[in-house]
Formats: sequence, structure tokens, C-alpha cells
Amino acid sequence: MGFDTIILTQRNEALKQGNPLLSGTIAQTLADESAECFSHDDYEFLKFHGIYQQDDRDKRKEGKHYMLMVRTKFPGGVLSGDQYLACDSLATEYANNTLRITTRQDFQFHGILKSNIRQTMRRLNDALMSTIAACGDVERNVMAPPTPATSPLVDEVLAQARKLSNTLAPRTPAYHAIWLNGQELNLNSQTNGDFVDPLYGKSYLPRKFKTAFVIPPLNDIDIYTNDLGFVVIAENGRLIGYNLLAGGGLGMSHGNTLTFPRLADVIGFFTPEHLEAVAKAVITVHRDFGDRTNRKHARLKYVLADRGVDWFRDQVEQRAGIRLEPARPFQFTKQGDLLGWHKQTNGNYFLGLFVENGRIRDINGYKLKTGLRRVIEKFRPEVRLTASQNLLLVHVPPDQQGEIERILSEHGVSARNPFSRTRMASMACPALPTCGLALAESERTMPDLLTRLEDVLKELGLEDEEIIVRMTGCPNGCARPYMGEIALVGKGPNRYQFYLGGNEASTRLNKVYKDMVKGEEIIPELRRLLERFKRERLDGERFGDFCVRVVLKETTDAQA
Ligand code: SRM
Ligand code: SF4
Repeated sequence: MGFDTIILTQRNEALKQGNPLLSGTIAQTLADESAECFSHDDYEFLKFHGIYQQDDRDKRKEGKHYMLMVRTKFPGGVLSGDQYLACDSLATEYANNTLRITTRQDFQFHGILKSNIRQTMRRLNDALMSTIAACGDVERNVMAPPTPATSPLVDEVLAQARKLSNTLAPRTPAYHAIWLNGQELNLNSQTNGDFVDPLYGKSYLPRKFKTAFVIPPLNDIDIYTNDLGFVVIAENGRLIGYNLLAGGGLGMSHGNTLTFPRLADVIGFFTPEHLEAVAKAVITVHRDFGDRTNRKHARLKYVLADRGVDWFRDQVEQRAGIRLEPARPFQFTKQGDLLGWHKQTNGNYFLGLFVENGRIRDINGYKLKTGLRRVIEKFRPEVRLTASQNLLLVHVPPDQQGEIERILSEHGVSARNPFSRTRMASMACPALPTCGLALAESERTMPDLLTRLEDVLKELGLEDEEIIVRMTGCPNGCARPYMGEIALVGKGPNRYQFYLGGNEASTRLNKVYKDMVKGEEIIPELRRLLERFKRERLDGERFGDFCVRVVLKETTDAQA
């Protein structure tokens, strides 16, 4: 373990222990107009409030231009039309005039100045949107399937996700005091030292924790990548319980074999009344056994990897006070979203719109931000954000469909989503210029890379294929690259680790195919692979499956 990691880990643990209210000196720095940024310690506390202090990396040569990123917490990605409009206004007034849908169904606002942060937080909360625990060593946003037409159980599962999210939120009063009441909180006060969160204790979790629900056969949530997963088991359209999944996670560090992406294990089945107890049992296993000596090895996945499923099941059973039954059979067939118009079970419709890399903005003739604003102002549909960075307008009566299409098309946006299947299945993380951890470009290069890939696919007569391409600026895995049929993971400026072999249902990790590939080498490399794919594929075989059967097998055989 590196010296830096030890210091960072010790510092983080000491900060939480010493200041369990998570207030730091945030209020004091807010009040001090001459302070251009928050301290290093407050940088850590701010995360628990849903805020990251960043700097514009395009401008680093001129010195650090500090700005803040705010992440909301929308369980299941659901927000009302009014809440959407409040977010849209905040993005225009205080952020960089874009709304960024995240891979966990939230919005991120980038580029907020310190002088505007309190207003941003207050207005979000006024519209009943919270950011508490959107980041930090706690339960993050609870994900759930947002798409109405996929199952009659969607609303029930969304309600469970909301309830669980509230139950698992940290109880510190500092969030309200700082952002809503404008109070100063004293680090050394009795209240701070004495505060113990009922679930998280004084030290919170050793690391972030992520929970999600999913309704098979659609794996629109990428369930295996979560610390804690609930797979809905239904009989005759009725929820009868959940299969518990635990120990998934993707983040890793280049060259550190102690870290690795891992799919969640299937632990067992339980009935719905035990949901909260089981969730708390899993979280407290992480709280009590996660590695507090090394943040790079602190996620629940390493507890599972080190101690095994049987040990883990026993812990959960003891803590929840139940016996888990053997897992019920389930199967996933597909990841991704239903885009375009679809009928809901109640006779209304929803419209799924592809949002490239989740970035809602106006660019050239494509005015998605303004078009959505106009539609939502007029009809106030419910809005749902998906785990694939897309957006759904939900509960639309049939007589509004035509007008919605017309308004969108006036802004250059088509309800038909006229993009290639490959583009619509793609994801990229924000990376540069906002992410402090980015080693290479991602969101800014992905659209162009896909255009060049589309050209190759067309040339080879493969334009109707769907190939899941994911890109990230570093190995942390924010756009879940290790599940892609093709993935590019930043390793240095213009250098990527090249992965192949994820599958359509997002149930299989891909593998490294090549290392340190230069940006300009990606398309020629893909062209060679796609030419082989065209020649040697089996009937109906997908690119990811072909890569596992042929390309990666050859690589493994050559190494043997
Ligand atoms: Fe992430 C850190 C963006 C989903 C694994 N992630 C970051 C930070 C906050 C960088 C930082 O710590 O300074 C990034 C902010 C960039 C920016 O400028 O906006 C960032 N992560 C994102 C988002 C916005 C990516 C996106 O394209 O949407 C996603 C926000 C989700 C949300 O609303 O909560 C996002 N991050 C993920 C996912 C995917 C998921 O959860 O489904 C992962 C992989 C799954 C997992 O957790 O294992 C992920 N992010 C990480 C990690 C590595 C964690 C680890 O265990 O090693 C970091 C770094 C860290 O925590 O130290 C990180
Ligand atoms: Fe930043 Fe890396 Fe996450 Fe991309 S994957 S947003 S570069 S931390």
C-alpha cells in the first residue's frame, strides 16, 4: 500500500471520528467572502453534503479556478416537473448552463461559484430536493428501475427505493443548519463531539456504499455493480420477495492488484417485510468489517472477496434476525432503456429521450435544454433519469403526444431518437475538465469517437448492430466501463486501456485486450476487430460474445 493512501485513509477516518456532525468549518468559510475555496478538511466533509470542490483543469496553467459541483439524490431517478424546472433554472443561473444526468440517476451541476453555493442548496431544498449523502462514506442514491412499461411493479419498487433511501440517510443536523438555516457550527462544541449517527456510528462507513433495485429480465440498473442489490422476485405480477446480491463494485487503480472490479454475489432470498432489516444488516457488515486501514481496499466487495459468501450470509442472518432462503431463479436479457414513445400500463404514455453522455444542454441547432424546459413548463410531466444517463417524460396523456413532439422538434430534438443503436447504448463519464481524478479525456471525446466508429460500422454493413461502448477518464469506473462490450479506460493523456467482452445483459465483466492505446489508434484497432467480427461471427452473435469466444481466447491461449 502506498504511503499516500495510508495518510489519506488515516486522515479520513480521523476527520469523521473527530467531527461526526460532518460540519467542519464549512459555515465559517461560507461566511468569509475573502476565502476563495474550502479547506482540505472541508473538502472531505462537503462530499457528505453532496458537494465536490473542483477546479477548471483547462485553466490550470493560469492557476486554480475553484468551482463546486453539486450532486442531487433522486431515489429511482424520479423528480416532478416542477423540480425539473427548478434544476433547469439553477443550471442556467449558477452552474455551467448544463444539467448532467449521472449513471446513478441523479443530476450534477458543474461550475458553481462559492458565492452562489448557499443559494443553490437552498433553492434545491425549497423544491424538496436533497443532496445529503449524494457523496461521502455513506449510502449513496438508491437506484431503481424507472421505466413504467417494463413491469406493473415499477411504482411499488420505486416507493421502496424512496423509503429505503430516507431510512439510510445520515441523521446529522449540520446539513440543515449550514445550508438552510445559515447557522455557524462550532467544531469543538459538545454537540459535535457527542453526536453518534444511529446507523453509521461516529465513523460512518469505511467507504462509499451503493444500493439498487432491479426487476428482471431488464438489467437497466447494472445491478451486479452495486454493493447491495435487490432483485425483485414476482409471481403473477405480485412482488413476493427479493434475491439479495452483495459485493459488487468497479473502482480500481492502475497497477494495484489489491484493487479490482467485482460482480456482486447472489446471497439468498427473503420476503418483502425484511427489506429494511436486510439492508441495515449488509450496511453494518460493511461498517464493521470494511478495511479502515486502506481506502483503496475499503469497499464491501473486498470483504466478500476476503471472507466469502458463507461467512457473509451468516453475518447478514444474525444481524437481520432472519434465515435467508435459497435464491430464486432469475434471468436478465438486456441492459439499457426503452427510448421513444411507449404505452404505460395505465393507458398513458412515456417518452424516452437519448441524452448523449447525460449532458442536457443547448448546442448548435440541438436545443435539448430549452426544448425540455418548454415541454415541461407546458405539460408538467413527471421526469425520470435512467442509469444509462437518459431521460423519460412519464404519464403523458395520449392527446399531449403530438404537441410535445412539435415543441421538441422546434428545438431540433426528435422524439424518434435518430441515433445509431451503438451511440444510444454508449456512456462516458465527465472526466476533463471538471474531474480532479481524470487521467484522460472521456465525455468530450466520446461523441467524435462514436462518429468515427459509426463510419466503420457502416462501411462494413454493420450499422444496425448495437455495440455497448463505455469510456472513462480513469480506472475508477464511473460510466461502468468494465461491463461494456468495448471499453476505454484512461491511463494517461491520450492513452487508454482497451477492454473487450461485456455482454448484452450486463452480467459479465470484460477483460483487458490492450494497454496504453493512443487515442488515434482506437479506431484502426476497432476496424480490424470488426472486420474479423463480420467474417467470423456466428449467426446473430453480438460483438462482446464474439470477442470472448475468439479474440480474448486467442490472447489467453497465446499467454498460456
Ligand atoms: Fe464516480 C469519484 C463522477 C458513478 C466509481 N465520480 C468520482 C468523482 C466525484 C471524482 C472525485 O472523487 O473527485 C467524479 C466527479 C466527476 C465530475 O466532474 O462530475 C465522479 N461517478 C461520477 C458520475 C457523475 C459519472 C457519470 O458519468 O455519471 C456518477 C455519479 C453517480 C451518482 O449520481 O451518484 C458516478 N462512480 C460511479 C460509478 C457507477 C455506479 O455507481 O453505478 C462508479 C463505479 C461503481 C463503484 O462504485 O464501484 C464510480 N467514482 C468512483 C470511484 C471509485 C470508487 C472505488 O471503489 O474505487 C471514485 C473515486 C473515489 O471514490 O475515490 C469516483
Ligand atoms: Fe473522474 Fe475517473 Fe470517474 Fe471519470 S471515471 S468521472 S475520470 S473519477
